[in-house]
Amino acid sequence: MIELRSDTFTQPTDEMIQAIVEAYHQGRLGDDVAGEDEVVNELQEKAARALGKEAALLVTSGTQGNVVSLLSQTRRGDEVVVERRSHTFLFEAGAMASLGGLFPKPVDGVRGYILPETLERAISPDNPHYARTAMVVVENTHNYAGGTIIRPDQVDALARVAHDHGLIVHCDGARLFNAAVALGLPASRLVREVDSVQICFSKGLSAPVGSVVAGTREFIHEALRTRKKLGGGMRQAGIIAAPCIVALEKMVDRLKEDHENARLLYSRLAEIEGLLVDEPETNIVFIQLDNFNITAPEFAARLRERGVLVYGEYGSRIRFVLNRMVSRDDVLYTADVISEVLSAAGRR
Ligand code: TLP
Repeated sequence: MIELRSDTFTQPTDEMIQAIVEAYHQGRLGDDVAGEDEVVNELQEKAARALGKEAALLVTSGTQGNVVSLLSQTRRGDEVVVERRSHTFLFEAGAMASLGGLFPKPVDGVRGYILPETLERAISPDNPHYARTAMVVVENTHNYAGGTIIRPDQVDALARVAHDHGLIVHCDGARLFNAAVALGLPASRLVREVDSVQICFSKGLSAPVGSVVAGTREFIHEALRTRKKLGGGMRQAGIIAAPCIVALEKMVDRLKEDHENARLLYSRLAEIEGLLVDEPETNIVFIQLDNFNITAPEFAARLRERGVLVYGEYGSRIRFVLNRMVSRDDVLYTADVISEVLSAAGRR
């Protein structure tokens, strides 16, 4: 099967599994709640350095990283400005509200980017009628806008407005390295002006589990307590951290291949008359089926019969996420299958 549902489906590499076994044999695993897992400590130091932050903390998932970051830097009843199609707003089971007592204030972005003037308008006046606007979240790359890149000058401009108004800036960098590689910049440059950042090792970077949050030592001190409250304090967590170190050191550069494959898929799909295809900036390609006589669930079912997996439950849009398990030949085959399925369905 050709797996295009998400880059979260990537399997670990042999080197990652080796790294777990070696960590165990070298006696480097320990109780991480006591701070004694050497592999976790190594990962946290390396991730903090890669992100240009004072400290980092291993968390179980991207969602936990975002929730830990939000809850550690706000008070109950605070308002958080989020892009309308962001993961923190749509896909975290309402955690910021249910667990943090936070009030999400969704605003429209442009290709996922919250314009500084949009943020400025969204900040509530310091008046007892309003919740205190405490934070803004930047998602980079922005998943639902199509893996779009928020450039460093854009992040900086947004952060400037946020900081001028006393807001904290959090970056949901689940796919931050995709943006960094595409721009040819170190990831640290993309988060220079943000207060906290969450990155995932379990997406295109292919680790089986794990994310980190990074920021100041003070933030990480608070994040440790929040992670504990969420049940995220883990014991011999080096078995999670070891593959994450391989992901950080060995898997970043190859994301370029996923980006090339995304462009190849785009160029083939753009040839299909009537099909609306978003031009990819990284590893995500979205199409819209509006002009064809087929629903998204039917489309996903037809593709599955031919060995191609996509999610079919997001309205008339279909997302293809290029990843290490998908080769150039798989992309060419997928484009042919899509062309045939759409031609059989016919135009609306
Ligand atoms: N996204 C998943 C789904 O939940 C949509 C995917 O397949 O893309 N931030 C962003 C921008 C994400 O895309 C995701 C995962 C997360 C955070 C959450 O990461 P996990 O799944 O590790 O909790």
